[in-house]
Order: sequence, then C-alpha cells, then structure tokens
Amino acid sequence: MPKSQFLDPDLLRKPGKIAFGTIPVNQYNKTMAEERINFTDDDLIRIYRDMVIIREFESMLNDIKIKNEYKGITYNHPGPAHLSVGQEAAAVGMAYLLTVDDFIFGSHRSHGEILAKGLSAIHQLSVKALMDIMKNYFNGALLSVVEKVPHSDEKDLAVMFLLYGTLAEIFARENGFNKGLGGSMHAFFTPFGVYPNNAIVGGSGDISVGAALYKKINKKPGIVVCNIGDASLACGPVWEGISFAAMDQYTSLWEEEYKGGLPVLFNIINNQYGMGGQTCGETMGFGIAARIGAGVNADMMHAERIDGYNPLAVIDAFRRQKELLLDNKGPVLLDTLTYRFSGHSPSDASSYRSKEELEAWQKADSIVAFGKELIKTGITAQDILEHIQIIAIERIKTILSLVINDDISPRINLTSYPDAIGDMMFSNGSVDKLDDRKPEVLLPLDENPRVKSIRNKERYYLDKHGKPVSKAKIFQLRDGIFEAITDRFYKDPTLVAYGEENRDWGGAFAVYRGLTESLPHHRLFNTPIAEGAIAGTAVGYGMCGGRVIAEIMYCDFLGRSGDEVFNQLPKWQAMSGNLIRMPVVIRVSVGSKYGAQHSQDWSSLVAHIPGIKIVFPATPYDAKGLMNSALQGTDPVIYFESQRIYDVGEQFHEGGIPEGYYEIPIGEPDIKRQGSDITILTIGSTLYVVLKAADVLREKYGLSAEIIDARSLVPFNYELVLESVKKTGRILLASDACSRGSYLRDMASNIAELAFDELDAPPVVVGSRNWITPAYEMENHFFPQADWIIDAIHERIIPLKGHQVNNNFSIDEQLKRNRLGI
Ligand SMILES: Cc1ncc(C[n+]2csc(CCOP(=O)(O)OP(=O)(O)O)c2C)c(N)n1
Ligand SMILES: [Mg+2]
Repeated sequence: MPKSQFLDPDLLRKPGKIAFGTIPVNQYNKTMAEERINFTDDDLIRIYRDMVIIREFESMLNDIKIKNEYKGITYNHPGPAHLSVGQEAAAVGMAYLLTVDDFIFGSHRSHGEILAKGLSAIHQLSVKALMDIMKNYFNGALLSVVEKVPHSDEKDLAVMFLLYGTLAEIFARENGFNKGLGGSMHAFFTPFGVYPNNAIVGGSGDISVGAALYKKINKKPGIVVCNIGDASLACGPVWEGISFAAMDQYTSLWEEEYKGGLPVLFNIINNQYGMGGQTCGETMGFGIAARIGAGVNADMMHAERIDGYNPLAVIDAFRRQKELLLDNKGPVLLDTLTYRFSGHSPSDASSYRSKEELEAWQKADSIVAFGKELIKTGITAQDILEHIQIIAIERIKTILSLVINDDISPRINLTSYPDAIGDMMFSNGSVDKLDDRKPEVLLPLDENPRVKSIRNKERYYLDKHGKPVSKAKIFQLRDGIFEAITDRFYKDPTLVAYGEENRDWGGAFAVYRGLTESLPHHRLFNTPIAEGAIAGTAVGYGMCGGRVIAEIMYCDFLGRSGDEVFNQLPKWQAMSGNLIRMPVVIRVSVGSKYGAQHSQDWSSLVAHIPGIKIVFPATPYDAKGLMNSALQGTDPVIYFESQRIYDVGEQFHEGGIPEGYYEIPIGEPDIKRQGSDITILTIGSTLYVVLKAADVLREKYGLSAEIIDARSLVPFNYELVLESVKKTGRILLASDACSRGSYLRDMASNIAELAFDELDAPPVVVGSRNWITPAYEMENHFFPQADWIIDAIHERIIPLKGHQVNNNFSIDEQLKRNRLGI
C-alpha cells in the first residue's frame, strides 16, 4: 500500500451500502432533421458513402472467397476474411469524430474499422498532409501504383490508396500496409491512427491500455479506442486491461499534471455472437454487455449501450465520451449493438442462427435505413445514392484488379531474397533515448540514497588483501541491474517501469529499492496482479514509441502472460512490415525454495518463440552490461534473473564492475574460466554449481574444464563455443531448466552438427529432473548438482580414474526416463 494513503479502520468498518447508478440503453432519440445543426448535408452523405464503401469492400471479399469471382474478376484468396457486413454503421460512427491522433485497436474482424478510420482521416487531413503520408509510406511504393488510376483530386486518390493498401495487405502483397506480413486479421496503418488489429480474440484488450498509458505519461494528444467483440469480454486480457485502465492511483496518487483516468475507450462491437455462441442468453451472463462497467469503478466506466445500427447514435456517444476522456475521466465502456449478416467467415453455414433472425436484422439494414432518412429529410435523392454505390463498385473493381496483378502488386520475393522476413524479426536499433525532453526525476542522481550507498560498496569480490568481501559490503548482482536501469531513467524521459509491488517495496527482490525516491509515480508504479496486462500494456506502450520495463515476479507467472509474451511482444515488429519498434524489457525472476509453482526456469519456452531476445546474466558485470544493451536497443528482451544469485559479487571481471556506462552485446557468450580438457556451457546461476564441479575435476582428476557462460539464449553466437570444443573435443551443457525440451538440448544438437568432427563424445545435457520442483529441503535431488556433472562426465564423456558415481547418467537410465516421460 502506498505510504501516502491511510486505511482508517474506524471509517472502513462502518456499515453502508453501495448504490449503483443507471446505465443508459439506446437513449439516443434524435431525428436526422434535428441533427442537421451538427452535420452539414455533405457530412451526412459522406457517412452514407463510407458505409457503402465498406459494404462493397466486404461483399467483394465475400464473393471472392465463395465464388472466386467479383463482377467478372476472378481470384482465389486462400487466406482468412472475417467480414463485417451489417456492422458498417458501428464502424463509421466510431471513426467519424476521431482524428489521426486518436488510435484505434481492433480484432480479426476489422476491415470495416480500418476503412472507416481511414476515410475519416482522409476527410480531415489537409491535401498536403495526405500527400506527405502517401509519398513517404514505403518510399511512395503504394502511391506510384494508385496515382496512375484516374482520380478526381488528391482526396479521391487517398481513398484509392486506402483501399489499395488494405486489400493488398489482405492478399499478402508487398504493397500492403504491412508488406503483406500482417494479412487480413492484423492489417493496420498508423499514419491514420489505425493501430494493430489482433487475431487473438481479446488481444487488444490490454495492448490498447498500454497505448493510452503512453499517451498519458508522454502527454500525447488523443484518445485510444479498443474495438473488441462481445464474446471477447470473457477473455483474460480484456478483464486485465480493464482493471489496469481503472486503477485508482491515476486519480489518487499520480502527480497533479498527470492526475486523472486513462484516455481509453473499450468499444464493444456487439454483434451478439462469438463464432456461433450467443453472448446474451448463452455464453455470458451480462444480458446487456454495458452492465459489466457497473462493477469496475465508481464511474461505472460511464457505460452505456448505444444503437450501433444508427451511425448518428454512435457519433453522438463518441462525441460525449471523447470529451470525458480528454477531460481525464476515463476509462469508458461502450456497448455498441450491431449485427453481422456475413458469416463468421465465408465458410460459416450460419447453423447457429435462424433465417428469421437474420432476415429481421437485414430488414432493418442500417445503410438502407440511413439512405431512406437522407431522402426523407430532403438531404439527397435516390439517384445520388445509387451513384455513390456505382462509384464504390467501380473503385473496388479497379483496386481489386491492381492488387491481384502479380506484376503491379507482387508478394515479397522470398526466392530472390530468402532473408526478407528474417531481416525484419529484429530492428537491432541503438538509441540513448526515445524523446528529447528532460526526464522527470525527483532528485539529482547523485543524491539518490541507494546510489550513494552503492558508491561505498566493493565492486570486486576480493578486497585489496585478497580476502572475500562480506555480503553487506559487496556490490551485488541486483545492484548491477539497478545501476543500469537508474542510469536509463535519467536519460530517457519515456522510460517507465511497473509490475507488482514495484514502488515502495522495490520489486519483490529489491532491485528497485531506492528508485521510489527518484521517480514520480507515473514513471514507477505498482500494478494490479495481472501479469497478462503487465506484459500486454508494455507491448502497447512500446509500439507507440516509449521504452518500458515490465516485471514478472516469478518465471512461473509468465504462464499468465503467455499470450502477450508469445503472440504479441515478438510479432508486431515483423508483422508491421518492420515499421513498429518494440523497445520492451520484461524482467523475469527465476525462483527456488518455493516449490513447484515458484521455481521453474522457463527460458526455453520463450527462446522457442521467434522474435524475442533472451538474456540470462549470472554475474553483476554481465547483469549491468546486458541490461544497458537491452535498454539501448529497440527489440523486445526477456531479461531473466535468478533469485539464487541476486546477492553475488563479481568474481570474473577483473577490476570489478565499472561505475560508468558499458554494454555487453546481446548474443555473445563469455569464457568464465579457461581450460583445455572439456568445455562446460552453462545458462544462468548453474554457472556457480559448475565452478564447484570444475574445482573437483581439476583437483581430483586432473581435468581442466573451460567454463562458458551463455549469457544470452537468443541471439547466440556459437563461434566461441565451437572454438572451445575444437580445443577440448568434449562438451557438457548445464542449467536449471528441466532437461526435456530445454534450450540446452537445442544448443547440444547445434553443437553436435557444427562440431561433429571435433567431438570425441556427444554433447551431454545436464538439466533439472522432469518433475515438479520439490520443497527446498529436497531440491538437491531436482536441480543439477556439482556431483551430477562429474558423474555425467564420467559416464558419458570421459571415464574419470577411480570415480564412483552417485547418480545414474547411463544410457539405459536416459532411455527409461524418456520411456516413462519423467
Ligand atoms: C484466443 C482466441 N480464441 C479463439 C479464437 C477463435 N475465434 C475467432 S473469432 C471468434 C469469435 C469472436 O467473437 P467476438 O469477440 O464477439 O468477435 P466477432 O467475431 O463477433 O467480431 C473465435 C472464437 C481466436 N481467434 N482467439
Ligand atoms: Mg461478436
């Protein structure tokens, strides 16, 4: 609990009642005639036009998917197309008042939202701004295609550009908005404020909150809209995102100029179905989705249900709610009721709904109804509306022909440029800071109490008399991490750090202790216990242009942020066509002593996922240097720390840890002890176990071991290891991860392939047992021990004279363990 807030038992124990307010349901009741004070006739016709363009675009895709043909143009699109026919009013109403500074995030069914937001941006932006965007995007590659098409003016050209970039993306062409690497479910275009759409249902639920956090902390204009399906309301990331967005601290604890709620609007595009499950009456219990806002905070998230079949009702709600958000009264929840005529995907047989129901909603079709109102109100005539439809068809035919032409719109050529995607997996940037403003701090660095106390610590493990320095006086591994992070806080104004108990507590393992004195709340804060949102908001914060350190207290809790770490963090740089950067560091502490759910080393799980850098330092020198590199880079980094060694001093780098700034390149292993008879490659704190084993090998068996600390898992430069193996002809690999499927196995197989001719024996892996981690008192039977390493060497690599084994590393035992799955 923050020290600044007193929990008064007398007050808190008093009886009382919670009164909920009311949630408006479809309260909008203006006629189009009444709305003419808010809209010009052209505006109202444009709303109609935008809905028609979206309808035609989606109908074209439906025809292509189902018949391989649209208006005589044939094409086969094997990929996905989740269409939103019927939902156009919701999309156009949502986008109408949003500017390019207002960001939207969405889901798998977001073509309509992309087009609506794009059309709104085209209307609002100046011709010059539009031309600049089109000229600069991929060096004008898209523009050079569409400008050859007849167009009436630059705005018309921009509409073609929008349709072309979106469709080319859906059909995986290099001229797509994301080079064809995102595709239908992930397409986006940030110059118009359209941010990543997510194929993971509910995936935008926390990422968008991170974007809102970025806007708030960095004082950027605009709001963030999280467009999510009604069925996604059951998803963890959505609930966690809502919890994160509704934290009291924004209004109670953050400094005056940052006070107030997050500018985020959760817009439930409520088409009343998941794929086939009905959210109301079947798979959820809310009845009316807006109800869920009631319990979240005292403002009930300003929740309301609006009629998403009427674009003017949606615009009305966005007008009011946007004002609230800009007035720091967020978060907001809108339940935008709509209906999709199209199937979930074109293969959907609609077996889950009745014909009558579909027909009833089609009868009330928002585009038809809006057109009728336009005519009834005397704003336009039937032939003009028909002309709008004809133009939409013509445009879409033209664009379709351009997109499916392999000469005009080829795919990325992976034959002539096989590494095209590989080269986009990491951005490999190096930047001191992501903004030029002065970082906000509460103290000069030199006056920070922890910085002052560290100054008196010994930076090498032996004193000048060669005696080991006591734990109290030694510069510890946690100090190395602290020093790198503190330095960056004073350099990069966008840097924020958060996680559970990060502020006064200093993070569960005291790495941040002392930072509270230096940093205002908005740069270092406690989060809800929501590991998904901790990682997911970091993804959103990073992709918008900020640097962030998110902390996962125990590696075992990484499972709670599995989607964010596996599906979001590593994907968006490449899926954006390399436009987005992801300068996010996730600190993950690997435990011990606390049993099966607090002691797992899952580094191999994340190392398996393409697109994340992984480091696992084991010494204070490496911890500081690798953190500096992680915080200087532009790629996502999972930074593993072992709780066993937070307090170790530096015993390898002579002269100790430099006080100044230095970087250790990510991906380079390090020889921690030279040797000539066997190489031992370690990851993480197992280094210290291996050192003990190496002492015994030397003293008892006269065997000299070369110990290499991997330091990084991804990327990993094998050169040093191969050089060593060339010399020793033998290698053993050890870490605390359960051995089956561990990263060591991957390394061992690489080494076996790359150094086959040099090896006198196969590489041997010593990891933890494939069990639950038992209690501390039994841990020695689970984690690799020094004698295991010696036994494994004796049994599998080189017989040690006179050695008696205590542990069974025989081939038979390995076969048995595999057979039993343990
Ligand atoms: C995490 C996850 N689970 C399941 C799916 C498969 N899936 C795709 S769309 C969908 C229904 C989503 O419903 P809703 O959120 O209401 O959006 P809508 O499709 O109605 O627009 C499902 C279950 C998925 N893509 N992601
Ligand atoms: Mg739905």
